[in-house]
Formats: sequence, C-alpha cells, structure tokens
Amino acid sequence: MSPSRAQATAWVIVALIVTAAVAGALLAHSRSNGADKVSGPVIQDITITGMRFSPARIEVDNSTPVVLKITNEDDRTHDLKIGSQYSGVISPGETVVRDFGTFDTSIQGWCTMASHKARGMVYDVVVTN
Ligand SMILES: [Cu+2]
Repeated sequence: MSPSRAQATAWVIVALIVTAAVAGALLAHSRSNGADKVSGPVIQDITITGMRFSPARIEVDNSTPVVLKITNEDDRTHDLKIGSQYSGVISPGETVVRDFGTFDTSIQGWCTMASHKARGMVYDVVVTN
C-alpha cells in the first residue's frame, strides 16, 4: 500500500468512527426522555378548501400531542373544534398553528360554523393504542 493510499484509508476509518459516535449520541439523546421510542408532537399541515379539511384525519398514539398547522384557503371563515380544544377562528388566507394536546381515545372534530359540519367539515383523530 502506498503512503497516500494508506493515508486515505486512515481518513475513511476516522470518518466511520466519527459517524458512529454521532449516531450513538443521537440515539442516546432520543432515549434520554425515558422512553425507548422517540416521542414528540406530531405536526400535520392541513389545508381548508371548499368545506373540507385536507387531510381530514390523523393517526397518533395516546402520548403524542397533536399539533395542527391549519391554512384556510377558502373564501369563508372556518375553525376546528376537537373535544374541548379549539383552533380559534381562522379567517380566509390565514394560517394558525395550534397544539390540541393528547387524546386517550379516537375522536371526531369539526368546524363549528353554521352547517359546516353537516356539509362535511369533519376531522378525525384516530388513536392507535
Ligand atoms: Cu367551516
């Protein structure tokens, strides 16, 4: 092996060691909250157009906060109520980010504006455990 090739090989080994150390540190960090799995808020982008939430459902476990970023692209005012949690009024063109918290069981939310629920403005939180 030539000196330059040996040097290149040495650098590859150093790079592999650094990569492994970083990966190990990240793994240790993700477990430092006491759980084996990584858990944090699930952020979903929702768009409102034509009396619909899109997407109109989310699947989460009961320890994961549901954070929704809702953009109203419709020309009417809308909102979203899920259980006791409320988005607040969302004006046309407005984007809001709301933490709806965790849910113990599956639940359906809806837009509280008059007749919007009946016209299809529902949103399902599906709890997977
Ligand atoms: Cu609505």
